[in-house]
Amino acid sequence: MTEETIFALASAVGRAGIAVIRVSGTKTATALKTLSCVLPLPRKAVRSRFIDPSSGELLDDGLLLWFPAPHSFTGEDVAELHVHGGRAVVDSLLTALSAVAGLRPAEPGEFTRRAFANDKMDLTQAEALADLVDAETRAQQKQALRQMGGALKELYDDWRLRLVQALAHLEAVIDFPDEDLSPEVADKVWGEVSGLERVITDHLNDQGRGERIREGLMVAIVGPPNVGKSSLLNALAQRDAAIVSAIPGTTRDVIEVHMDLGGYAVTLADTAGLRDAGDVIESEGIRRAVQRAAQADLKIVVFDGATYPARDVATVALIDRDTLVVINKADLLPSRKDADTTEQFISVKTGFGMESFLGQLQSLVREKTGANVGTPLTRTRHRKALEECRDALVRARAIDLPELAAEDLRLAAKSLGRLTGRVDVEEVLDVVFRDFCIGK
Ligand SMILES: Nc1nc2c(ncn2[C@@H]2O[C@H](COP(=O)(O)OP(=O)(O)OP(=O)(O)O)[C@@H](O)[C@H]2O)c(=O)[nH]1
Ligand SMILES: [Mg+2]
Repeated sequence: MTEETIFALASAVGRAGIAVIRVSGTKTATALKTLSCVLPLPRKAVRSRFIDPSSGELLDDGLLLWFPAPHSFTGEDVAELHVHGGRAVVDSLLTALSAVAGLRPAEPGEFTRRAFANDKMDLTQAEALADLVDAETRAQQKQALRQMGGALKELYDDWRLRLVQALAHLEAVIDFPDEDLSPEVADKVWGEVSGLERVITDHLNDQGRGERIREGLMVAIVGPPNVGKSSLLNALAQRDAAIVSAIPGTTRDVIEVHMDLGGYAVTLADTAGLRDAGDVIESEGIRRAVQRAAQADLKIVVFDGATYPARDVATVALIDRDTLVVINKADLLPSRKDADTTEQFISVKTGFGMESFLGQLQSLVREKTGANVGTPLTRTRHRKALEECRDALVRARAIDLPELAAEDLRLAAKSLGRLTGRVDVEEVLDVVFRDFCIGK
């Protein structure tokens, strides 16, 4: 257990009804006594006055909770001070706490880091906690909660255990060549290894579902100039994010809007209209538009209803499986549309077709993220470690010498261990906890 006792404001900075100050470490009880608090019964909220030790003045009258080790978030002695969320109240309490010997302000993520160090959670659960705090959509929230509950931890721990067992059996075969262990044991080992290789490969082949939920889906709006791309962005975002005008070539750069689309995080990008540009700025905008279309998870390609069914060839070239084709300005349609078309006819101006378009867009987003199916990995860190693991398993199976194969199995187990934080983790820890806010 670490010597230093840490404290921090755990709730958001700024004026609020209530603020929560958290203290963790061996000096927690001392700190409470310094503020003239009576140590409450464990895990019971009690009303408490907080007194400034230097002046004897009242700092606040609030609630106090006491979580003695090891039954606390960090596994250490922890106290929570629920005080009134005014700047002066919070500042004076933090100042009083920093004056207590052995106490210091917490670094970002330090409470969670201690929880990890004291085996209260593994690294995937710590990451999920950060994701839950950052979650802006329902899908992100659900995914973070599932991961925090140990969904990924259980999966990776199970694979690691199976791998370590296979390795132990292989080592037995190596160490006791004269015993009658092989070949049945060796067969069992390689059966297990190839089974693991298969499940890990399947887990990796998830089209990045978990990462998309966490980071948000990229959707690009592309099409010729003046068809109403910016108008559509504004309608979806429900604000005037992009300039709309009757002059073709109005949008010249990529304009991004982050939004919650039916519970999923989406980054919607409006782009410059595609045409043979008149000047260098516009051609740069068009280059960016095409680039953005190529990077996007989904494209909304917009054509002009006033000139329907004429279509611009450069735009048609961008249509693929992940494209929603939209004919805007349906209010200006010169001819009646064909019945069996996959195009969506809308009018941003009158609102015609907007509801069904939105429904189709939402179901495409849902399809892309495949939410609530299985337990997807959620970060590049997970992907890299699992790829290393799989590669080591593939190498091990291709090697004839059992001693060398065992070395690769050891590497594979190590990759899984790094994933949950059980081996050689220092540098991994710094990356994971760096992204936390203070007080977490
Ligand atoms: N009649 C009609 N006009 C529309 C509709 N949607 C947009 N407009 C008009 O079409 C013009 C162009 O709209 P924008 O949204 O700026 O078009 P854009 O595709 O972003 O154009 P660029 O940025 O130049 O590529 C504006 O005058 C809009 O008011 C619609 O559904 N019906
Ligand atoms: Mg525009």
